[in-house]
Amino acid sequence: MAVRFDVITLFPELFAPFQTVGVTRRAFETKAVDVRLWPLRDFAEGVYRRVDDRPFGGGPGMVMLVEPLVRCLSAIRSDQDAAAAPRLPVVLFSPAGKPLTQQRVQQLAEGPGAVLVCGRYEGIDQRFIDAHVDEEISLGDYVLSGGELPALTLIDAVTRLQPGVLHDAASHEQDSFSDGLLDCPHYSRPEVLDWPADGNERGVDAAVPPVLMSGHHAHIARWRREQQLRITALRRPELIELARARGELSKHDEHFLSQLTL
Ligand code: 4G1
Repeated sequence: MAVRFDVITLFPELFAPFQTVGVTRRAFETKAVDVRLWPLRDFAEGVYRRVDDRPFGGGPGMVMLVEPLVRCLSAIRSDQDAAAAPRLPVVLFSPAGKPLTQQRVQQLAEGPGAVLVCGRYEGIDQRFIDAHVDEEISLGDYVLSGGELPALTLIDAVTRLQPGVLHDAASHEQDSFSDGLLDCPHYSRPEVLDWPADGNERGVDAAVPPVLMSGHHAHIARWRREQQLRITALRRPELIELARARGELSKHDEHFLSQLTL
């Protein structure tokens, strides 16, 4: 079953190029992921096709009008009904939403899809949120000019989980966060690297960690696991706590971590 995203946006042109590049392209070509763009301005009325107005109560900036959003969502519901598609949940990208997690991405990848609402200006009229939005999702605590990049981020994360998109099913398992830890470092050719005379200001070691050249698969797997634990403990210690709480740290993991903090 294909995942369908209906995207409500004032800037549909931001979405087009994304569907033509990278490993996710095949998923769009084969309609494993079906992205339908709904340009909000098409649902605005009057000579000026207004989609925004000043906030009641005063203050800076503009608010997205509720009526074009409602008309657009009605058109989407009609289109979904005509396609005998299930009633997709309405997701609003908003700084007030719950942080996006790989767990939520996986759920969406296994489900029928969603209507994605991209805000602009200072935000959208609260009455649309109260009446129609099922879930608010945030990409993080910073100021953006709109919800389009969060929507593209979600679509990318869901698309690469569709069957056949990644060349190698094992790629999923190696991902950062498929086991809740950060990724180990990666190396490739050349094995021996001659830095240009002026090209290594930090004095970085040119050698590949020898264990990766050893051919000992068990040693390599253990080294990679230890590197994951090391970098996660250093940069995202809260992820170590969560993995521990899920019972995902072995005796060897715990021993390695206890040595790290010494
Ligand atoms: C107050 C960030 C406002 C922003 C506090 C992450 C940010 C959508 C996101 C804002 C947005 C903070 C997101 C802010 C987002 C309406 C249109 C809201 C743009 C808008 C921390 C502007 N993840 N931001 N307000 O950025 O939509 O999804």
